[in-house]
Amino acid sequence: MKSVFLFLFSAISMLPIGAIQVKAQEKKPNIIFIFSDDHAYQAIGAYGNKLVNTPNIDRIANEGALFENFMVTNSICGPSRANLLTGKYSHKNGYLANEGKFDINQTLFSRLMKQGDYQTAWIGKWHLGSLPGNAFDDWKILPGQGYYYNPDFIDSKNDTTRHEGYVTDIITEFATDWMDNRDKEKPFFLVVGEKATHREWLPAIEDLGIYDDVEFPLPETFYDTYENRKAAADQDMSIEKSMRISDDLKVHAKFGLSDEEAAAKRKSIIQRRYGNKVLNDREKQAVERLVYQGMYERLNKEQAAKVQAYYDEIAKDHDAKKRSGKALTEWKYQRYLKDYLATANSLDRNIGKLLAYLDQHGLAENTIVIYGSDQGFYLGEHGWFDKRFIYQESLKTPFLIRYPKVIKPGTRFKQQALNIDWAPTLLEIAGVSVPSDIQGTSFLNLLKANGKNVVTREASYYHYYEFPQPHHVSPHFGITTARYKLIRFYKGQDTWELYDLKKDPNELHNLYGQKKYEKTVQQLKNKLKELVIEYDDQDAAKILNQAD
Ligand code: SGN
Ligand code: CA
Repeated sequence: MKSVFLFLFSAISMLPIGAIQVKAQEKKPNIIFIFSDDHAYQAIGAYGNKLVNTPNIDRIANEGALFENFMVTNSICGPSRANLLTGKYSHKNGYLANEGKFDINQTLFSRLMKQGDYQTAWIGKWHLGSLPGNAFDDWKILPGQGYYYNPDFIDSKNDTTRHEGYVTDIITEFATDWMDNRDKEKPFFLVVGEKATHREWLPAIEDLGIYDDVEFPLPETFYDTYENRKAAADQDMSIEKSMRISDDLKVHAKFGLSDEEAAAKRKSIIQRRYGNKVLNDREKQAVERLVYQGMYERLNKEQAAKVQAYYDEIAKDHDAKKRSGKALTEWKYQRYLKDYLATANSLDRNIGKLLAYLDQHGLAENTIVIYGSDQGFYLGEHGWFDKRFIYQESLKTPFLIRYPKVIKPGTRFKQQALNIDWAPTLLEIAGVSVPSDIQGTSFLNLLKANGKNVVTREASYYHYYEFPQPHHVSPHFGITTARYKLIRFYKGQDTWELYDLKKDPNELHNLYGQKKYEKTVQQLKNKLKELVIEYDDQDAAKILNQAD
């Protein structure tokens, strides 16, 4: 025995240094998943926008890969997060719309990552109704939608505290603190959940006005008249009609509270909640949180003065010009983009900080960096803001990944992938077996082949539910192939739509019902039925059976 040991020892000590490095490189990769809110791919340089400045997001694409056809399966916030965590469609994980509490006790891939020896954390926006509980080792989340300025955070001890500053900067600080204090013996999986670029698009002070000199071109479909597309006509998310000049564009909005206003609010909250009771410290803190609760009211005096000065100028100009009709709608569009993209700048700046952290700590080589959004967003296409529809801008979401040991810099994937594929992909990377009821498919093979000769799904299934509020988008399901999109709206409106994405990438011409396309429709319906059965979407199956 002794001699065997001796032999092994001398054999190992004779190995060249490279072989020992190979051993070290076999360490499982760390994973940072930066997950923003409502950030449209059209707003990113790497996706072709020449007017925006997103050097750090672009850096992930240049040093890694960009997906051109990464799609969500239900284009809103909570459901998309539930898709990510479960690797399942909404009808299977039970979280169909932004309401109620997501069932945290079901199988979540983050919990399985712990079996792969990963230390896990979620920091930032979560927005699933329930708290993360033991789904992550550590967490610190924004309650609900969270605030841009001086946000409250709930931590894994269930304590809620207000933190002074701008949300994106604070989330980065928490994320780097967590990495500083993590268990350095283990690989880590960290989700950085961003609030930007969600409505009401309130930028950080340093980003106010950064796009004021840019005149954004109107998207080709800005004046869409929605002919032969009833559901598209029926929404409540147009820049012209639904976007609020005061609350969204902050014209005549009031930021912060004067001492008198705060005192009056405090008095009425105490009266209402506690009567004449003497408050303990915890209750006092709860009252203070309520006093400064509004998105705009909670700015402290110093912040309020600067933000107010910026929007006062805009209000002055708006009042003086007295715009109406098209001029007003186009002005709203310009103001919307300027604020939206300014909040996106806080994302890019902070992604830069995270990448620098990895460089400075020698972590870049063995850490996978992923940047994605919970869904896409309309930046004036079809005259809209918001998301929800299966149409391209809200169906597709940005997805970039840097994985130095596997992906060649500058790779672009054309293949379709879905947000339910994240869970199995990350499990495979972590070396954990994928539960059989996960509905997504790992795309690790695609990453490893740098996209060459790998076929992923030929048609992607989608199902959206939330109705009627907010934004009044008819529930629908459908499929997208490389060439076509077939959609069935079934509540609110009861219609089919067909688009030829090659001839009509803007999805303006609904071809459903045209004789010439009967065969195509039949083939697509067959595929749709196949997927509805495969994913066991019984509500959709019922509707399809009625239609026949
Ligand atoms: C809020 C917004 C909506 C938005 C939903 C869902 N209105 O209700 O515009 O669609 O959130 O967004 S707001 O005036 O309160 O901002 S999601 O990203 O969380 O799904
Ligand atoms: Ca969202």
